[in-house]
Amino acid sequence: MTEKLIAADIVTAHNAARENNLRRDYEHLGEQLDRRGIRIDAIREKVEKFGVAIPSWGVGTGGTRFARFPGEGEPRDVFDKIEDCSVIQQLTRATPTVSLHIPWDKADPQRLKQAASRFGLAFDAMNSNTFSDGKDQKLSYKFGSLSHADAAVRRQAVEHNLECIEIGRTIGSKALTVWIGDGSNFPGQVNFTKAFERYLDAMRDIYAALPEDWRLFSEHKMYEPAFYSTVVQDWGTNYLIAQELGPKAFCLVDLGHHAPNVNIEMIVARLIQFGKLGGFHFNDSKYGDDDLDAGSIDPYRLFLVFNELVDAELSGAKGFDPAHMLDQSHNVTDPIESLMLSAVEVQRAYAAALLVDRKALESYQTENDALMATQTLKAAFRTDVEPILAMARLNGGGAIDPVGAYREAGYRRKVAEERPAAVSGGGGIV
Ligand code: LRH
Ligand code: MN
Ligand code: MN
Repeated sequence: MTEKLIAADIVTAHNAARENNLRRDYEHLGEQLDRRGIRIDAIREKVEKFGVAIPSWGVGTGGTRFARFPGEGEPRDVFDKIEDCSVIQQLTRATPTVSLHIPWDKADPQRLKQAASRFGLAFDAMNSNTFSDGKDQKLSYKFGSLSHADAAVRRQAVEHNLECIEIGRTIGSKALTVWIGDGSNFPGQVNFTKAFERYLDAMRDIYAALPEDWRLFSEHKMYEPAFYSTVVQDWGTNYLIAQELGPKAFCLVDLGHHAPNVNIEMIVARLIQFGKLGGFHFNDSKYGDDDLDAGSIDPYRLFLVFNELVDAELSGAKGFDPAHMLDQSHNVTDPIESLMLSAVEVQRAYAAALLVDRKALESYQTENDALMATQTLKAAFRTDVEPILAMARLNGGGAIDPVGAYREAGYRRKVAEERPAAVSGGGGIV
């Protein structure tokens, strides 16, 4: 039996008050979809199987480089973070895994494993951190890590990644995500070619240490903390990395890591076509790496990304198996609430993309009927799939309205009493 931190009777009463209306809404939507030749239960079953990982660093209150305003009852350590993640999974049934960041989440791996299995959670990709200096670290990453001019710093950064693999191996993770802050703030500060060559060499050492059934995800980002150039700046460079390293290396797309207005869904399509899409860090943004809640600014873009993913899923694209993770910073909301709604937003985009009439779309494309082609996407996007998502939650033992149930349960109030105000480690400004 997996443990639940929100009392079962609270969830039961919450659902009982809403179940009748939900069933009527579900039936009505089912009728509408039927007319479009879509079986609602088939969509719901796919949604029930869909999961997105919670970033451990997302459950603490974030901040900016100007300030951080701590929230009540923030997790004090990785074990509190796992408890918060379990609440998100209990109520949404959409987040069965947690993604750890080392050294922020460093702890005895056996204890980590036990803590997660207590709630029936598993671990997603491990994340290394060579973008800030750890407590007892010998050499600084101020001027880079895997691409640093000094071989000793590069070695230290490689060793850290090997340690992440080792921890991950014990706790059942199957992937390592590497994002580096390396780059430059001034033209001339760094030799682009030499820095990239040093990075590739260091990544080759990490790649060589990957267990047989693991994948290596490299994550690109065009700026920040380096503001003139970054070593892994865009998907092109990322693709080169994955290509150079070998078949276990893939590109990770963080939605916030591109220039404004970049066509991310098209990047996704390209990476799928060439077998190098590793996974996602979902979030939303208006200006840069804002790390806002998924779907909160441009839900249509999220849908268009999922339109590509569903297209690949249905056409059986070779080697297609992307990892889904959230990567957000919650500065003004309760992180648990934001993460619950974000997971649901990602599911919503998936469910809506499953409704696209792909046969019709293809014929409009062949006939060059731009208007009807785009309307075909819009028809799916405009469909309110909430009853499907809510029914999937209800079937899985979650809450019809996760935020409502969470507030009724008073979880934040309760942990605020147990967890004295603390400056949480990591996740502040990224
Ligand atoms: C960098 C990033 C990367 C880090 C995380 C904390 O901006 O997206 O994924 O690991 O934030
Ligand atoms: Mn990220
Ligand atoms: Mn980021």
